[in-house]
Amino acid sequence: MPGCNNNSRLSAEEVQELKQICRYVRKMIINTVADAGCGHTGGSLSEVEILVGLYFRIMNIDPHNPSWQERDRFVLSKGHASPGYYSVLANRGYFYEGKLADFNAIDSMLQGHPCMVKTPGVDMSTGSLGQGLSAGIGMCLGRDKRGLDFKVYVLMGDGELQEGQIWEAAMYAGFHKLSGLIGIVDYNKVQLAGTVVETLDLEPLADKWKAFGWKVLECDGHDIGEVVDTIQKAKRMSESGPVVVIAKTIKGKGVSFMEGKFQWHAKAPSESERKLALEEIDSCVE
Ligand SMILES: Cc1ncc(C[n+]2csc(CCOP(=O)(O)OP(=O)(O)O)c2C)c(N)n1
Repeated sequence: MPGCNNNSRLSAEEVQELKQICRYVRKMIINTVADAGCGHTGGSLSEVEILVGLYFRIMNIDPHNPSWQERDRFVLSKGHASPGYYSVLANRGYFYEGKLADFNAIDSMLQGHPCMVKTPGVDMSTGSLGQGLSAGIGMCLGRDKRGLDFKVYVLMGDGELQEGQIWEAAMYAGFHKLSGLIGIVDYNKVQLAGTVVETLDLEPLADKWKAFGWKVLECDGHDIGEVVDTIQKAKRMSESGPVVVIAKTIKGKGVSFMEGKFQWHAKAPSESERKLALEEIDSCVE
């Protein structure tokens, strides 16, 4: 089966190629929310490198056969960040990019929150925060009962970690040393109406996961090479129990007037803001 399950470190050319995809995905996010006049912009921009790393380099998938039984599974537990998710799925070939123009429309294939029966490539319907890790655990248990072999990746928001269900799930996976389960935290430090620190601080976050029986890795969530290396390492380590990657990110990453601002959590840009944002993303050549 064609996939992209590659364990080797990235070459300089591969890093450049992935950075270019990230820039393109960021522009797709801006256009999607601006066209729809709604959507979660900040948390979509912060997850870009994580999703691009997973879908273009790490996960064993086949976009032409999205229901292939042995594929790796992905759960966007922070389901509101669907514009980022859909942009990556379209880029990876799950569906035609033009479909993004229907984002959030009634009966559209691309609902405001991911729907597994409407969208090719979506493995779990999400949107009610706190549930994705439990769903990922269920996928691992079903996999083991059927004797299948795949990994399960669950992306959570930091504000989302304030949900109690996350920690019930973490306790279960840690206690049972569930293998092949990789959690990723998009640690952008900003939630719906303020910072995480002023709302309900999570620190010491790494120690909390460790106390629940998880191995913990940390990385710069916008350094695509580091993101890929760290998640690959987490994948290998997950053979003996669950692993979480705490990815340090910036909400609204790539657009200076959105970065770190809760006001851009669920706001779509106006036409002039769209133009500015696209120009800025285009001019960013690292
Ligand atoms: C159970 C539940 N409560 C409330 C919401 C509304 N809500 C949507 S996004 C959000 C904030 C999430 O913050 P965070 O996890 O930090 O997301 P990110 O910054 O990555 O976008 C909230 C409270 C929800 N979707 N589900």
